[in-house]
Amino acid sequence: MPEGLIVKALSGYYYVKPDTESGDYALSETGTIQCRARGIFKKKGISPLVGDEVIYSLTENGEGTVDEILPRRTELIRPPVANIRQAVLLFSVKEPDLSLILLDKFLVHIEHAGLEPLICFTKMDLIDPQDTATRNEVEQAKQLYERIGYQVILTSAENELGTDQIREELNGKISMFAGQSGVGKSSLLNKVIPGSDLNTSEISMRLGRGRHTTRHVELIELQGGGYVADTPGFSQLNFTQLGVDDLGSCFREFNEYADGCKFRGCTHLHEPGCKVIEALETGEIANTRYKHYQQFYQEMKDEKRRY
Ligand SMILES: Nc1nc2c(ncn2[C@@H]2O[C@H](COP(=O)(O)OP(=O)(O)O)[C@@H](O)[C@H]2O)c(=O)[nH]1
Ligand SMILES: [Mg+2]
Ligand SMILES: [Zn+2]
Repeated sequence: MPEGLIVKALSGYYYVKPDTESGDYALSETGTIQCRARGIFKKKGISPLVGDEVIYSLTENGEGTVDEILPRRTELIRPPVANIRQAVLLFSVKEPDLSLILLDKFLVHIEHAGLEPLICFTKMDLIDPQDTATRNEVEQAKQLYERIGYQVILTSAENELGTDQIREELNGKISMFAGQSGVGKSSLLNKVIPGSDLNTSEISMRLGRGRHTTRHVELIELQGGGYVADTPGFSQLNFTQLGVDDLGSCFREFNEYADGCKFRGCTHLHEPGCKVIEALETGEIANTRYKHYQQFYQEMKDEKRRY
């Protein structure tokens, strides 16, 4: 039975892109097969998601049926999409200024969802050549996150800095853009994928607020292979979905030390024999990262009290 990828869902139809285009059946203009989901899914309370890899069969009317959903590697609720592998995390260096606490908050959510982050600092063209302070700050932030093991790309949609590199990183993966409003997600994506218009979907979403509760996600196919979701993810950054015990493991560089902590379930806040605190003291773990960990921990405790 043939396999494919759901690239779009609309009005009860799933648009499945066949894994191999054998050419013995009719594809729509977009190269997809319009499918209904088998009734069994509804009975089981499962709904296929954009990003799902599925097994489908063809029906007589030229359409298809989604028969089986293959195991999901990741799953997001907002927007509803499966199997996103990479989150391209955008942070502007100016307008608005770089905020490392917000960057760490996004990273926590991305790590928790099991996605691979790719950090992009945007609007590099806005740094005045004379402004060495900002330039140094950005360079230091880049080094900090690279030391942890994240990839950092300096970008500008204005003069297409870094766009080739992003395009390369999108190759062969399903990705999603993330970042605060105004950091340049749409601008950069339009440069990376000419012809994609992320603006449009965001505007229509804004207009429809209150009336439409479901968001439609569509995967944009890339020329070099791979897909990008047309809607940015992680727009809501509260910690309600996350247990406080999971927080430490979302700080990637803590993990190698956490195993050595004296107590199981060490919070790395005050316990004796804590290897994370030790690594902080020797400078192996950065101060800002640890401070943000403490702050998020407190925030989560406070949130829990409120709910
Ligand atoms: N100077 C400069 N402005 C940019 C750049 N990227 C985006 N902008 C501007 O920043 C604003 C927000 O950009 P937009 O792409 O809509 O951000 P989004 O909300 O993250 O999608 C717009 O006024 C853009 O023109 C850039 O690389 N350089
Ligand atoms: Mg936008
Ligand atoms: Zn510890």
